[in-house]
Amino acid sequence: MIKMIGFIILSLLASSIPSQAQLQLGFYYKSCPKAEKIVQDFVNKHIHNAPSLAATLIRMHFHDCFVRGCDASILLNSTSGGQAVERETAPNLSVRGYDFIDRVKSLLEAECPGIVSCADTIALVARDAIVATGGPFWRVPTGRRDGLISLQSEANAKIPAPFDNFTTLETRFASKGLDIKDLVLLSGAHTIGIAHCSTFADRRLLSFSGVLGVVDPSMDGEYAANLKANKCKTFNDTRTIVEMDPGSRKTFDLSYYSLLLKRRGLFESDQALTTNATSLAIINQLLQGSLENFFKEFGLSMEKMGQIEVKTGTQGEIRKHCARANS
Ligand code: HEM
Ligand SMILES: *[C@@H]1O[C@H](CO)[C@@H](O)[C@H](O)[C@H]1NC(C)=O
Ligand SMILES: *[C@@H]1O[C@H](CO)[C@@H](O)[C@H](O)[C@H]1NC(C)=O
Ligand SMILES: *[C@@H]1O[C@H](CO)[C@@H](O)[C@H](O)[C@H]1NC(C)=O
Ligand SMILES: *[C@@H]1O[C@H](CO)[C@@H](O)[C@H](O)[C@H]1NC(C)=O
Ligand SMILES: CC(=O)N[C@H]1CO[C@H](CO)[C@@H](O)[C@@H]1O
Repeated sequence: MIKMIGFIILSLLASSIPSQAQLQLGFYYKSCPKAEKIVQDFVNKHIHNAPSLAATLIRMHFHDCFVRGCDASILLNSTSGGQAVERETAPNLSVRGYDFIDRVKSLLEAECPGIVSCADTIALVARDAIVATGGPFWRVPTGRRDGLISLQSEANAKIPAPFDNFTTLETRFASKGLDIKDLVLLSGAHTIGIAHCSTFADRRLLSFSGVLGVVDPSMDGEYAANLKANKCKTFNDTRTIVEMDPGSRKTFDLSYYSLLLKRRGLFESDQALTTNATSLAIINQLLQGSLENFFKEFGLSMEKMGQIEVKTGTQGEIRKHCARANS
Protein backbone atom coordinates (compact mmCIF):
# COMPACT_ATOMS: atom_id res chain seq x y z
CA MET A 1 0.00 0.00 0.00
CA ILE A 2 2.75 2.44 1.02
CA LYS A 3 4.66 1.44 -2.08
CA MET A 4 1.57 2.12 -4.15
CA ILE A 5 1.18 5.61 -2.69
CA GLY A 6 4.86 6.26 -3.28
CA PHE A 7 4.40 5.20 -6.85
CA ILE A 8 1.45 7.50 -7.35
CA ILE A 9 3.33 10.44 -5.84
CA LEU A 10 6.30 9.72 -8.06
CA SER A 11 4.12 9.53 -11.12
CA LEU A 12 2.59 12.87 -10.24
CA LEU A 13 6.05 14.34 -9.77
CA ALA A 14 7.18 12.97 -13.09
CA SER A 15 4.26 14.46 -14.93
CA SER A 16 4.76 17.85 -13.27
CA ILE A 17 8.22 18.30 -14.77
CA PRO A 18 7.93 21.44 -16.87
CA SER A 19 8.47 19.87 -20.24
CA GLN A 20 9.33 21.90 -23.27
CA ALA A 21 6.37 20.23 -24.80
CA GLN A 22 7.87 19.38 -28.15
CA LEU A 23 10.09 16.58 -26.90
CA GLN A 24 8.24 13.31 -26.61
CA LEU A 25 8.91 9.79 -25.47
CA GLY A 26 9.56 7.59 -28.48
CA PHE A 27 9.77 10.46 -30.97
CA TYR A 28 11.34 8.07 -33.53
CA TYR A 29 8.68 5.41 -33.04
CA LYS A 30 7.46 5.86 -36.61
CA SER A 31 10.36 7.50 -38.44
CA CYS A 32 13.04 5.12 -37.17
CA PRO A 33 11.49 2.42 -35.00
CA LYS A 34 14.75 0.68 -34.19
CA ALA A 35 16.66 3.83 -33.22
CA GLU A 36 16.54 3.47 -29.45
CA LYS A 37 17.22 -0.25 -29.65
CA ILE A 38 20.27 0.32 -31.84
CA VAL A 39 21.68 2.76 -29.30
CA GLN A 40 20.96 0.48 -26.38
CA ASP A 41 22.41 -2.62 -28.05
CA PHE A 42 25.60 -0.81 -29.01
CA VAL A 43 26.05 0.57 -25.51
CA ASN A 44 25.35 -2.77 -23.85
CA LYS A 45 27.79 -4.50 -26.13
CA HIS A 46 30.67 -2.03 -25.87
CA ILE A 47 30.48 -0.13 -22.59
CA HIS A 48 31.84 -3.05 -20.59
CA ASN A 49 35.14 -2.76 -22.42
CA ALA A 50 35.54 0.64 -20.82
CA PRO A 51 33.02 1.23 -18.02
CA SER A 52 34.74 4.48 -17.08
CA LEU A 53 33.43 5.81 -20.38
CA ALA A 54 29.97 6.02 -18.80
CA ALA A 55 31.27 8.86 -16.61
CA THR A 56 32.68 10.71 -19.59
CA LEU A 57 29.44 10.31 -21.51
CA ILE A 58 27.10 11.64 -18.84
CA ARG A 59 29.48 14.55 -18.37
CA MET A 60 29.38 15.21 -22.10
CA HIS A 61 25.57 15.36 -21.95
CA PHE A 62 25.76 17.84 -19.07
CA HIS A 63 28.22 20.11 -20.88
CA ASP A 64 26.23 19.92 -24.07
CA CYS A 65 23.03 20.99 -22.31
CA PHE A 66 24.66 23.93 -20.51
CA VAL A 67 25.93 25.55 -23.70
CA ARG A 68 23.23 26.57 -26.22
CA GLY A 69 20.97 23.83 -24.90
CA CYS A 70 21.17 20.08 -25.54
CA ASP A 71 21.97 20.44 -29.25
CA ALA A 72 25.17 18.44 -29.71
CA SER A 73 27.16 21.62 -30.27
CA ILE A 74 29.75 20.01 -28.02
CA LEU A 75 30.53 17.57 -30.84
CA LEU A 76 31.32 20.12 -33.55
CA ASN A 77 34.86 20.32 -34.90
CA SER A 78 36.58 23.61 -35.58
CA THR A 79 35.74 24.87 -39.04
CA SER A 80 38.25 26.24 -41.51
CA GLY A 81 37.02 29.63 -40.29
CA GLY A 82 39.09 28.70 -37.27
CA GLN A 83 36.77 29.59 -34.37
CA ALA A 84 37.65 27.44 -31.43
CA VAL A 85 34.89 25.10 -30.30
CA GLU A 86 33.40 23.68 -27.12
CA ARG A 87 35.16 20.46 -27.89
CA GLU A 88 38.51 22.15 -27.44
CA THR A 89 37.66 24.06 -24.30
CA ALA A 90 39.62 23.62 -21.11
CA PRO A 91 36.88 22.06 -18.91
CA ASN A 92 36.62 19.39 -21.54
CA LEU A 93 39.60 17.36 -20.54
CA SER A 94 38.51 13.89 -21.45
CA VAL A 95 37.75 13.28 -25.10
CA ARG A 96 37.31 9.53 -25.30
CA GLY A 97 33.55 9.81 -25.61
CA TYR A 98 33.51 11.49 -29.03
CA ASP A 99 34.48 8.34 -30.87
CA PHE A 100 31.83 6.33 -29.14
CA ILE A 101 29.08 8.77 -30.14
CA ASP A 102 30.36 8.86 -33.72
CA ARG A 103 30.13 5.08 -33.94
CA VAL A 104 26.55 4.98 -32.65
CA LYS A 105 25.60 7.76 -35.02
CA SER A 106 26.98 5.92 -38.03
CA LEU A 107 24.81 2.90 -37.15
CA LEU A 108 21.79 5.18 -36.89
CA GLU A 109 22.59 6.79 -40.25
CA ALA A 110 22.88 3.35 -41.84
CA GLU A 111 19.44 2.42 -40.51
CA CYS A 112 17.61 5.69 -41.19
CA PRO A 113 19.66 8.41 -42.90
CA GLY A 114 19.12 11.96 -41.70
CA ILE A 115 16.52 11.10 -39.05
CA VAL A 116 18.10 10.79 -35.62
CA SER A 117 19.86 13.85 -34.23
CA CYS A 118 23.26 13.86 -32.61
CA ALA A 119 21.70 15.65 -29.64
CA ASP A 120 19.29 12.75 -29.04
CA THR A 121 22.15 10.32 -29.60
CA ILE A 122 24.15 11.90 -26.75
CA ALA A 123 21.12 11.93 -24.45
CA LEU A 124 20.26 8.28 -25.13
CA VAL A 125 23.84 7.03 -25.01
CA ALA A 126 24.48 8.82 -21.69
CA ARG A 127 21.40 7.25 -20.10
CA ASP A 128 22.04 3.76 -21.48
CA ALA A 129 25.71 3.87 -20.46
CA ILE A 130 24.85 4.77 -16.88
CA VAL A 131 22.17 2.08 -16.69
CA ALA A 132 24.48 -0.55 -18.21
CA THR A 133 27.09 0.15 -15.55
CA GLY A 134 24.68 -0.15 -12.62
CA GLY A 135 23.47 3.43 -12.27
CA PRO A 136 20.03 5.01 -12.31
CA PHE A 137 17.53 4.98 -15.18
CA TRP A 138 15.77 8.09 -16.39
CA ARG A 139 13.32 8.80 -19.16
CA VAL A 140 14.71 10.39 -22.31
CA PRO A 141 12.02 12.08 -24.38
CA THR A 142 13.42 12.68 -27.87
CA GLY A 143 13.02 15.05 -30.79
CA ARG A 144 16.02 17.33 -30.13
CA ARG A 145 17.59 18.88 -33.20
CA ASP A 146 21.24 19.74 -33.71
CA GLY A 147 22.74 23.21 -33.44
CA LEU A 148 25.06 24.82 -35.95
CA ILE A 149 27.32 26.82 -33.68
CA SER A 150 29.95 25.99 -31.10
CA LEU A 151 32.05 28.67 -29.44
CA GLN A 152 34.84 28.15 -27.00
CA SER A 153 34.16 31.46 -25.29
CA GLU A 154 30.59 30.42 -24.49
CA ALA A 155 31.64 27.06 -23.15
CA ASN A 156 34.12 28.76 -20.83
CA ALA A 157 31.44 31.14 -19.64
CA LYS A 158 28.52 28.74 -19.21
CA ILE A 159 29.98 25.53 -17.85
CA PRO A 160 30.23 25.65 -14.06
CA ALA A 161 33.80 25.75 -12.76
CA PRO A 162 35.22 23.52 -10.04
CA PHE A 163 36.12 26.64 -8.04
CA ASP A 164 32.60 28.11 -8.14
CA ASN A 165 31.03 28.97 -4.79
CA PHE A 166 27.43 28.11 -3.90
CA THR A 167 25.99 31.43 -5.04
CA THR A 168 27.60 31.09 -8.46
CA LEU A 169 26.49 27.48 -8.84
CA GLU A 170 22.94 28.29 -7.82
CA THR A 171 22.86 31.17 -10.33
CA ARG A 172 24.31 29.11 -13.16
CA PHE A 173 21.82 26.29 -12.60
CA ALA A 174 18.90 28.69 -12.16
CA SER A 175 19.73 30.27 -15.51
CA LYS A 176 19.07 26.82 -17.01
CA GLY A 177 15.81 26.32 -15.14
CA LEU A 178 17.39 24.03 -12.55
CA ASP A 179 16.89 24.57 -8.82
CA ILE A 180 18.99 23.80 -5.74
CA LYS A 181 17.62 20.28 -5.55
CA ASP A 182 18.68 19.63 -9.14
CA LEU A 183 22.11 21.09 -8.36
CA VAL A 184 22.58 18.75 -5.41
CA LEU A 185 21.29 15.70 -7.25
CA LEU A 186 23.14 16.25 -10.51
CA SER A 187 26.39 16.93 -8.66
CA GLY A 188 25.85 13.42 -7.31
CA ALA A 189 27.14 12.18 -10.68
CA HIS A 190 30.56 12.81 -9.13
CA THR A 191 29.99 9.49 -7.38
CA ILE A 192 31.66 8.05 -10.47
CA GLY A 193 34.69 9.07 -12.49
CA ILE A 194 37.94 10.90 -12.20
CA ALA A 195 39.44 14.39 -12.28
CA HIS A 196 42.79 15.67 -13.43
CA CYS A 197 44.89 17.44 -10.79
CA SER A 198 44.96 20.54 -12.98
CA THR A 199 41.23 21.09 -12.46
CA PHE A 200 41.45 21.65 -8.71
CA ALA A 201 44.87 21.17 -7.12
CA ASP A 202 46.47 24.55 -7.83
CA ARG A 203 43.82 26.36 -5.84
CA ARG A 204 42.81 23.78 -3.24
CA LEU A 205 46.12 22.18 -2.35
CA LEU A 206 48.98 24.35 -3.51
CA SER A 207 48.01 28.01 -3.22
CA PHE A 208 44.56 28.69 -1.82
CA SER A 209 43.50 32.33 -2.38
CA GLY A 210 46.67 32.76 -4.37
CA VAL A 211 48.93 32.27 -1.34
CA LEU A 212 51.69 29.78 -2.04
CA GLY A 213 51.68 26.72 0.24
CA VAL A 214 48.21 27.35 1.69
CA VAL A 215 45.67 24.52 1.60
CA ASP A 216 41.94 25.26 1.29
CA PRO A 217 40.72 25.30 4.93
CA SER A 218 37.33 23.90 3.89
CA MET A 219 38.99 20.61 2.93
CA ASP A 220 39.58 17.90 5.52
CA GLY A 221 43.24 18.20 6.53
CA GLU A 222 44.09 14.53 6.30
CA TYR A 223 42.50 14.17 2.88
CA ALA A 224 44.27 17.27 1.58
CA ALA A 225 47.65 16.20 2.97
CA ASN A 226 47.28 12.79 1.38
CA LEU A 227 46.35 14.22 -2.01
CA LYS A 228 49.22 16.67 -1.87
CA ALA A 229 51.80 14.11 -0.80
CA ASN A 230 50.76 11.30 -3.10
CA LYS A 231 48.87 12.68 -6.06
CA CYS A 232 48.87 16.33 -7.06
CA LYS A 233 52.35 17.42 -6.06
CA THR A 234 53.11 20.09 -8.65
CA PHE A 235 51.36 23.01 -10.29
CA ASN A 236 49.56 22.58 -13.59
CA ASP A 237 49.72 18.80 -13.52
CA THR A 238 47.48 17.76 -16.41
CA ARG A 239 48.51 14.10 -16.26
CA THR A 240 47.72 12.75 -12.82
CA ILE A 241 44.15 11.73 -12.18
CA VAL A 242 42.30 11.46 -8.88
CA GLU A 243 39.09 9.64 -7.97
CA MET A 244 36.30 11.99 -6.98
CA ASP A 245 34.70 9.34 -4.75
CA PRO A 246 37.75 7.40 -3.52
CA GLY A 247 37.23 3.67 -3.12
CA SER A 248 33.86 3.77 -4.86
CA ARG A 249 34.44 5.62 -8.12
CA LYS A 250 32.94 2.85 -10.21
CA THR A 251 29.78 2.53 -8.17
CA PHE A 252 26.85 4.89 -8.54
CA ASP A 253 25.96 5.30 -4.88
CA LEU A 254 25.45 7.77 -2.06
CA SER A 255 29.04 7.82 -0.83
CA TYR A 256 29.76 11.09 -2.65
CA TYR A 257 27.33 12.79 -0.25
CA SER A 258 28.80 11.09 2.83
CA LEU A 259 32.20 12.40 1.81
CA LEU A 260 30.85 15.95 1.52
CA LEU A 261 29.75 15.77 5.17
CA LYS A 262 33.31 14.70 6.06
CA ARG A 263 34.65 17.74 4.19
CA ARG A 264 36.11 15.46 1.55
CA GLY A 265 34.54 16.94 -1.54
CA LEU A 266 37.22 17.12 -4.23
CA PHE A 267 36.22 20.42 -5.83
CA GLU A 268 35.29 23.65 -4.13
CA SER A 269 32.02 23.30 -6.06
CA ASP A 270 31.37 19.92 -4.41
CA GLN A 271 32.14 21.16 -0.91
CA ALA A 272 30.11 24.31 -1.56
CA LEU A 273 26.97 22.19 -1.47
CA THR A 274 27.35 21.94 2.30
CA THR A 275 27.54 25.74 2.72
CA ASN A 276 23.87 26.46 2.06
CA ALA A 277 21.17 25.40 4.51
CA THR A 278 18.73 24.29 1.84
CA SER A 279 21.34 22.35 -0.03
CA LEU A 280 22.69 20.75 3.15
CA ALA A 281 19.18 19.65 4.13
CA ILE A 282 18.77 17.94 0.76
CA ILE A 283 22.08 16.12 1.21
CA ASN A 284 20.97 14.89 4.64
CA GLN A 285 17.62 13.76 3.28
CA LEU A 286 19.31 11.82 0.50
CA LEU A 287 21.62 10.13 2.98
CA GLN A 288 18.68 9.17 5.18
CA GLY A 289 16.82 7.76 2.19
CA SER A 290 17.49 4.63 0.18
CA LEU A 291 19.69 4.19 -2.86
CA GLU A 292 16.49 3.56 -4.79
CA ASN A 293 15.21 6.96 -3.72
CA PHE A 294 18.45 8.64 -4.84
CA PHE A 295 18.20 6.91 -8.22
CA LYS A 296 14.62 8.08 -8.71
CA GLU A 297 15.38 11.66 -7.73
CA PHE A 298 18.55 11.75 -9.80
CA GLY A 299 16.56 10.47 -12.77
CA LEU A 300 14.00 13.25 -12.46
CA SER A 301 16.73 15.90 -12.44
CA MET A 302 18.44 14.29 -15.44
CA GLU A 303 15.19 14.34 -17.35
CA LYS A 304 14.91 18.04 -16.59
CA MET A 305 18.53 18.72 -17.57
CA GLY A 306 18.00 16.91 -20.87
CA GLN A 307 15.35 19.43 -21.86
CA ILE A 308 17.39 22.61 -21.42
CA GLU A 309 16.81 25.01 -24.33
CA VAL A 310 16.25 22.17 -26.78
CA LYS A 311 15.80 22.88 -30.48
CA THR A 312 12.76 21.20 -32.01
CA GLY A 313 10.52 21.32 -35.07
CA THR A 314 12.28 23.23 -37.81
CA GLN A 315 15.03 24.72 -35.65
CA GLY A 316 18.58 23.57 -36.28
CA GLU A 317 19.09 20.44 -38.36
CA ILE A 318 19.73 16.71 -38.20
CA ARG A 319 23.46 16.47 -38.69
CA LYS A 320 24.84 13.67 -40.84
CA HIS A 321 28.21 13.69 -39.10
CA CYS A 322 28.16 14.78 -35.51
CA ALA A 323 31.48 16.58 -35.88
CA ARG A 324 30.28 19.02 -38.53
CA ALA A 325 27.21 20.93 -39.62
CA ASN A 326 25.62 19.71 -42.87
CA SER A 327 26.53 22.67 -45.04
C1 HEM B 1 27.91 21.45 -10.37
C2 HEM B 1 28.85 21.86 -11.20
C3 HEM B 1 29.90 20.94 -11.75
C4 HEM B 1 31.23 21.21 -11.80
C5 HEM B 1 31.91 22.48 -11.34
C6 HEM B 1 31.87 20.05 -12.37
C7 HEM B 1 33.22 19.96 -12.60
C8 HEM B 1 33.88 18.81 -13.01
C9 HEM B 1 35.30 18.69 -13.21
C10 HEM B 1 36.31 19.81 -13.08
C11 HEM B 1 35.57 17.40 -13.52
C12 HEM B 1 36.93 16.77 -13.78
C13 HEM B 1 37.19 16.63 -15.26
C14 HEM B 1 38.58 16.13 -15.56
O1 HEM B 1 39.52 16.54 -14.88
O2 HEM B 1 38.70 15.31 -16.49
C15 HEM B 1 34.30 16.70 -13.52
C16 HEM B 1 34.16 15.38 -13.79
C17 HEM B 1 32.95 14.76 -13.92
N1 HEM B 1 31.70 15.37 -13.86
FE1 HEM B 1 31.31 17.21 -13.18
N2 HEM B 1 30.93 19.11 -12.64
C18 HEM B 1 29.71 19.61 -12.29
C19 HEM B 1 28.48 18.99 -12.48
C20 HEM B 1 28.33 17.77 -13.09
C21 HEM B 1 27.07 17.24 -13.55
C22 HEM B 1 25.75 17.98 -13.50
C23 HEM B 1 27.34 16.01 -14.06
C24 HEM B 1 26.40 15.01 -14.69
C25 HEM B 1 25.13 14.95 -14.45
C26 HEM B 1 28.76 15.77 -13.88
C27 HEM B 1 29.40 14.60 -14.18
C28 HEM B 1 30.77 14.41 -14.09
C29 HEM B 1 31.39 13.11 -14.24
C30 HEM B 1 30.70 11.78 -14.42
C31 HEM B 1 32.77 13.34 -14.17
C32 HEM B 1 33.90 12.29 -14.32
C33 HEM B 1 34.32 12.27 -15.77
C34 HEM B 1 35.29 11.15 -16.12
O3 HEM B 1 35.54 10.29 -15.29
O4 HEM B 1 35.76 11.16 -17.26
N3 HEM B 1 29.32 16.87 -13.32
N4 HEM B 1 33.29 17.59 -13.21
C1 LIG C 1 31.09 33.81 -5.08
O1 LIG C 1 31.85 33.98 -6.23
C2 LIG C 1 31.56 35.16 -6.93
C3 LIG C 1 32.30 35.13 -8.23
O2 LIG C 1 33.63 34.77 -8.05
C4 LIG C 1 31.90 36.37 -6.06
O3 LIG C 1 31.61 37.57 -6.76
C5 LIG C 1 31.07 36.29 -4.80
O4 LIG C 1 31.44 37.33 -3.92
C6 LIG C 1 31.25 34.96 -4.10
N1 LIG C 1 30.24 34.85 -3.06
C7 LIG C 1 30.54 34.47 -1.84
C8 LIG C 1 29.39 34.40 -0.88
O5 LIG C 1 31.66 34.16 -1.49
C1 LIG D 1 50.25 27.38 -14.08
O1 LIG D 1 49.55 27.79 -15.25
C2 LIG D 1 49.04 29.11 -15.18
C3 LIG D 1 48.21 29.38 -16.39
O2 LIG D 1 48.43 28.46 -17.42
C4 LIG D 1 50.21 30.08 -15.04
O3 LIG D 1 49.71 31.40 -14.94
C5 LIG D 1 50.98 29.75 -13.78
O4 LIG D 1 52.12 30.58 -13.68
C6 LIG D 1 51.43 28.30 -13.79
N1 LIG D 1 52.00 28.01 -12.50
C7 LIG D 1 53.16 27.35 -12.34
C8 LIG D 1 53.66 27.21 -10.96
O5 LIG D 1 53.76 26.89 -13.28
C1 LIG E 1 20.67 29.16 0.50
O1 LIG E 1 19.37 28.77 0.21
C2 LIG E 1 18.36 29.57 0.75
C3 LIG E 1 17.03 29.00 0.41
O2 LIG E 1 16.97 28.67 -0.94
C4 LIG E 1 18.50 30.97 0.26
O3 LIG E 1 17.48 31.77 0.81
C5 LIG E 1 19.85 31.49 0.61
O4 LIG E 1 20.04 32.80 0.13
C6 LIG E 1 20.92 30.57 0.07
N1 LIG E 1 22.23 31.02 0.47
C7 LIG E 1 23.19 31.29 -0.40
C8 LIG E 1 24.52 31.66 0.17
O5 LIG E 1 23.02 31.24 -1.59
C1 LIG F 1 36.91 16.36 -37.02
O1 LIG F 1 38.25 16.55 -36.60
C2 LIG F 1 38.97 15.34 -36.41
C3 LIG F 1 40.33 15.67 -35.81
O2 LIG F 1 40.88 16.82 -36.39
C4 LIG F 1 39.07 14.61 -37.75
O3 LIG F 1 39.77 13.39 -37.56
C5 LIG F 1 37.68 14.31 -38.25
O4 LIG F 1 37.74 13.72 -39.53
C6 LIG F 1 36.84 15.59 -38.33
N1 LIG F 1 35.47 15.19 -38.64
C7 LIG F 1 34.73 15.77 -39.59
C8 LIG F 1 33.39 15.18 -39.82
O5 LIG F 1 35.08 16.74 -40.21
C1 LIG G 1 43.21 21.90 -20.97
C2 LIG G 1 43.18 20.68 -21.83
O1 LIG G 1 43.98 19.79 -21.62
N1 LIG G 1 42.24 20.62 -22.78
C3 LIG G 1 42.09 19.51 -23.70
C4 LIG G 1 40.62 19.49 -24.20
O2 LIG G 1 40.45 18.60 -25.27
C5 LIG G 1 41.35 18.77 -26.36
C6 LIG G 1 41.02 17.77 -27.42
O3 LIG G 1 39.83 18.10 -28.06
C7 LIG G 1 42.78 18.60 -25.89
O4 LIG G 1 43.66 18.78 -26.98
C8 LIG G 1 43.09 19.62 -24.83
O5 LIG G 1 44.38 19.42 -24.34
